[in-house]
Amino acid sequence: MYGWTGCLLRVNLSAKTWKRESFSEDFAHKWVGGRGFAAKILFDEVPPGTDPLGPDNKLIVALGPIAGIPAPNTGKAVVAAKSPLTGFYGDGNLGTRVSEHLRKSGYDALIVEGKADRPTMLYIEDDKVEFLSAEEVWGRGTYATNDWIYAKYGAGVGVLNIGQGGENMARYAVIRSLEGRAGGRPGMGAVMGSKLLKAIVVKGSRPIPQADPQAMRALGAGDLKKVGQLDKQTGWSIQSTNGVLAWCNEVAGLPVRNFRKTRHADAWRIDGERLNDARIATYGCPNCTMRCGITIHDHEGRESELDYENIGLLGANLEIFDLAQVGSLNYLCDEYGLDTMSAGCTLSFYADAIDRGVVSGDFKFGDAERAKELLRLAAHREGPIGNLLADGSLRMARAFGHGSEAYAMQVKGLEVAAYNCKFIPGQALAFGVAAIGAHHREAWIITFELKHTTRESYGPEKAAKVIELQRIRGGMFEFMVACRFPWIELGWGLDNYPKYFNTATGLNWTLDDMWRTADRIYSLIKLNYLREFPNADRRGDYPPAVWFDPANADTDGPIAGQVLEADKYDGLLQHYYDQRGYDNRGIPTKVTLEKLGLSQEAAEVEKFAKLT
Ligand code: PTT
Ligand code: SF4
Repeated sequence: MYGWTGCLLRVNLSAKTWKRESFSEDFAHKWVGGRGFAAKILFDEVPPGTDPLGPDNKLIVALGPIAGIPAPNTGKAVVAAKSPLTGFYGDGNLGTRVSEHLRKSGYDALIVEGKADRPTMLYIEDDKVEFLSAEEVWGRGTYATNDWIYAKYGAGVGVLNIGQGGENMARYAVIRSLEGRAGGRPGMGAVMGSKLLKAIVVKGSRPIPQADPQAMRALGAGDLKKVGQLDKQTGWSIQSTNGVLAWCNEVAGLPVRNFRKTRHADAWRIDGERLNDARIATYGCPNCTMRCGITIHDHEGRESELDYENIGLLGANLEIFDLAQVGSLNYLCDEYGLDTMSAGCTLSFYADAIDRGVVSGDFKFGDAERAKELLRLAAHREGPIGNLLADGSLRMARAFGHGSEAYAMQVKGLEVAAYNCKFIPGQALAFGVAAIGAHHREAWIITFELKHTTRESYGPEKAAKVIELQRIRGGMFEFMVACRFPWIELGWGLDNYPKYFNTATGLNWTLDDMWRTADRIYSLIKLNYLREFPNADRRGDYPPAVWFDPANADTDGPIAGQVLEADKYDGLLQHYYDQRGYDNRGIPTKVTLEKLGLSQEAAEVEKFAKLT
């Protein structure tokens, strides 16, 4: 078998044991890697009802056949576990040197089980696995922890670590990896914290097995150069992801004031141009020429890396239009290891609930200083408010009551990304049916929708586009494991990816093989969801209720008076189910499961819930 190392590393923190396990060619071909490996391992090994923050949950770091190989943007890894935020499969994709080093140590995935008896750092180097004390940095943030690790091992090692948010099991704590990189939005950092695992450090030195290493080297190096040239022509790196902010504001798609408004006159103060003007450095993931991490000095003079999601949700959505202050909130999220997006939405929900008189409190939209203090409270679970904030917007809304769940901006417990869909039906669907809750990673249909269809359409073409994007974004890029930005931002052809895959593995896959694999993984994640929530129904695939509320319509601008219509949304959802071969609850039918080779998994699920 080429392209895969053929091995997983299984580590048990309770027993301080580890073993190298081989996997079969069938397993590799069926699940490929990354999200595919993670979804299958968690389905098989973490039974329904497992406490996500207990020792029986497992943390997976999974790579794919092109991860870590020099070729466009392959320095990424998937981190996954049962999510403490959503209660079912959760994952994230982050830039890290771990992808290269873990594969060079001879593993395509790491499975972490059990719970350490003291703060621990896992050190992996080729055939060596060590359980080292991390007591010295327990209680410290991710920057200090990273420095501590680099001082010991040098800056070239692969690192995954957590801050106070993860240690204290804030449900949206992320894992940090490199300067400016973070991932695992649905609480993968909290799962690490629950295991008293402060950091994972990896250093590998062996070649990654490939069918034709020479051809792969030539192809990868040549294409890295071509992608770099494309970047120069398109100017993507000038504003990077934040180029989208001005556009969202113009088309009434920006989240402002807990998504109550869609535009703001001061939005330009935090847009991509201002970010580029304030730039002090640029960072990137390994094997990337597109380097999209722009850093600025924050309000306190620290270096903070800002992407659109961070600015949209910690800036516009909190009505903080001062880039340096947004930088400070972002810095604190990075330091504490909290997801900027869920943190932003949870803070905006809290400000909204106070504003509507549902609870009393001293936090107002626009108050950056208080927002900083609230992030500290959340990361440390300090006091009743810190504790509530650490649980995310849905649990907070349930605690507040008075119908506030309607404006908790989340789907299945995961807070929505920075696109205000009060009148963007296709993107609202994309959030509703995203595999892990409201992540834009799965299907970012918004530009297609606003540029190529009518905004008000709820037609089947939008459901088809969501599926197409899910197969590419939530599928292929997540199981091959590479960054999707060359394709999205520079138009780097999708057909390049089967080329990389085939050169690495010696197989002869087409894009259709990729889509079939993607559909299999999506269906398995759905089965995981149903097994955890046997009474699940289509309401779980609805976006936040406030987007359907006429009282929430804009009073002026391009979408004045417009909101989503519930019966039409339901029709759009049905188009999606029909095209996917799902039943009326949004669960794959037995016929669909059989076609995708999931009969065995279906039988397993039927012990807990009914399939149709
Ligand atoms: C991703 C999510 C995103 S998506 C952003 S900004 W984005 C936020 N970044 C955070 C951050 O930073 N610090 C922090 N404490 N929390 C943060 N939470 C948010 O996390 C990310 C880039 C970006 S920048 C995007 S869109 C693309 N995402 C990819 C993806 O999901 N898959 C893939 N194959 N390629 C991708 N390429 C791009 O990667 P999550 P990263 Mg992150 C400071 O992981 O959980 O998926 O959440 O990964 O290495 O930081 O790169 O406008
Ligand atoms: Fe990382 Fe950005 Fe490069 Fe993607 S484009 S690999 S997120 S630096």
